[in-house]
Amino acid sequence: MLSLELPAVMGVLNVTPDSFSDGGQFNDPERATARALQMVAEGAQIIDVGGESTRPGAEPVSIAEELTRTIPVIEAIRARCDIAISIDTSTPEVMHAAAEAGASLINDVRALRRPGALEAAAKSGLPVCLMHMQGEPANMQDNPRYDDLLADIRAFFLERMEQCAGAGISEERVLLDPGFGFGKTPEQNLLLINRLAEFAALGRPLLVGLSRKSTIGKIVGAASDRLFGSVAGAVVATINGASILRVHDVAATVEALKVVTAIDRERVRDA
Ligand code: 8Y7
Repeated sequence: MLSLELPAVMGVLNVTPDSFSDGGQFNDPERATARALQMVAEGAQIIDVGGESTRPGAEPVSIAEELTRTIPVIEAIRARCDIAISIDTSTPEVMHAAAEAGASLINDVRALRRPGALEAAAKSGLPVCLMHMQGEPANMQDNPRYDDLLADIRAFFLERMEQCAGAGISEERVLLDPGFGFGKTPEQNLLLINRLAEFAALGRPLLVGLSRKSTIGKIVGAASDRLFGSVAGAVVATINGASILRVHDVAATVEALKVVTAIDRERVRDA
């Protein structure tokens, strides 16, 4: 179901009352589904459904609430089209229920570190995105510190991939994400974009989420909705090896990536 012939655009569908950039707009299943179908029409290849806000300082959500927010939406999208659906969760019960409801990918910002998550993901049979985060959303931006940013994240990926392998999740099921904004300064985020290819060397597809994040806002200024800046970030991330771009603005990103891909094809033909 999840084709990795990419770059693919993953459209963000937050079904939370408190999300950072589209808070509360899509927390009723009908509206959420309509938004998902709109993103599909705009060229999204994956819809990422999330019921827990990971905004710094966001309230934790109960398992029951997370299930109530996400599962009806996954079922409703699945009933209407066969788009790949990603479940953005760290909660084993939600991974299980989402897989039953027709999800195609588990996107875990905690990289299956919650108790039971490795087992739930393994049992689902789905691919998993392992994202790097230093700390927890409540404290991750307080004072991010690394001995060596690239080496620390790389070591984290290797450790999580080893845990996955031990739990029966083979390497072919793993995607990696450096976790922009998750325990990183703006300078560290920009450095990671520049050096993305070093993670591609681990041999797994890279997922990148820069869309509307504060690092973009810092550069373009508070008056901007961060659209053009986010598209620029997606373009550079793609050139540097990203396979999946997690974005809010699907149409704009798809258009930009079509141009990137067309230019790259000509480069290959010319070689
Ligand atoms: C990311 C993410 C968020 C990301 C992956 C936001 C759920 C914050 N960011 N998942 N989720 N990568 N894999 O601003 O960068 O969208 S939530």
